[in-house]
Amino acid sequence: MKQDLPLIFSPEVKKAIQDKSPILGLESTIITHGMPFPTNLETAKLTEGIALKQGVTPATIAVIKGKIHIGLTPEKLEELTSEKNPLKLSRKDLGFALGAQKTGGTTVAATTFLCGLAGIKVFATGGLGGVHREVEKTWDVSADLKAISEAPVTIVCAGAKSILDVPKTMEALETLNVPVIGYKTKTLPLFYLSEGGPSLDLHTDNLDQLISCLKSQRSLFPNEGIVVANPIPKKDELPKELHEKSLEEGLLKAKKENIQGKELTPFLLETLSELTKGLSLKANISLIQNNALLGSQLALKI
Ligand code: PSU
Ligand code: MN
Repeated sequence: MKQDLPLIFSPEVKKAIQDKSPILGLESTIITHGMPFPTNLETAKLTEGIALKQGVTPATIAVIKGKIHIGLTPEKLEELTSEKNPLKLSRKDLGFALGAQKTGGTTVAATTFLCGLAGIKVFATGGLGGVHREVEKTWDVSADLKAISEAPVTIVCAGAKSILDVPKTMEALETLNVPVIGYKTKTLPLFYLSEGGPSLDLHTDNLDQLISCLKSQRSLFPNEGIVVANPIPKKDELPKELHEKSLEEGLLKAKKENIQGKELTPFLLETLSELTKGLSLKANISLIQNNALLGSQLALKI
């Protein structure tokens, strides 16, 4: 690891590294840009609690005042959530954030990279970023995809966000050599929905088999990422019609208000939460915890 980097490990994560005990990485854009206060803080704590219950040390990753934090103490978590205008930090933004002493949540792209840097093998998030709709006009393809292909990390997610062009997102992952393995699903889950995306060639219902496949892939390609697609529990998914209707309305609103670039994902998620009267937020809270549980089970074994 580079000596000159401002990396701060929480005492718990430091100890887990020393003891070689399992660690689960967690992203922080979901905290800074994905949920309103105090739901974000409560969800972050609940999610960390799930890892702890499995005997895994959670490491929420963020940049605070120009320092990379691997694992947030309760004080640092409060500091992050009370920041007035936190940045949304993608991988490319990290150097600027460090140099200019900024505070921000790290996206999947940035968190994956930082997990690799810190030697954290498994990371749980909500849903991947990907190829946005109307990409032919905007060229908006999340840096998450390339970053995943370049980090030695297994990412557990509830598929790709349905606000995206999901089939194109799958194609882009294929081009980048990133395997997407469905766990207890044969189609890519759509974040708010447990199924309905493109069919997955790679899938298993068996946890031991999943672990064995992850190990094989890791041996073959020690420096590249793997995606595990873990559907939202059926009981918490959005009703299909409500999902379709509010997504349509949300996408139209984004167009009308000319929302683009890094603002688009947070805008659509917030708008969907309004349009579904909080049901999509409830779904988001459920799926991140579900991913933390599977992520912890994997972290214990790989
Ligand atoms: N979850 C949220 N809001 C977000 C994101 C996740 O509730 O903004 C982030 C994720 O961190 C993901 C990123 O990596 O959106 C993708 O954004 P973009 O399309 O700008 O790369
Ligand atoms: Mn983008």
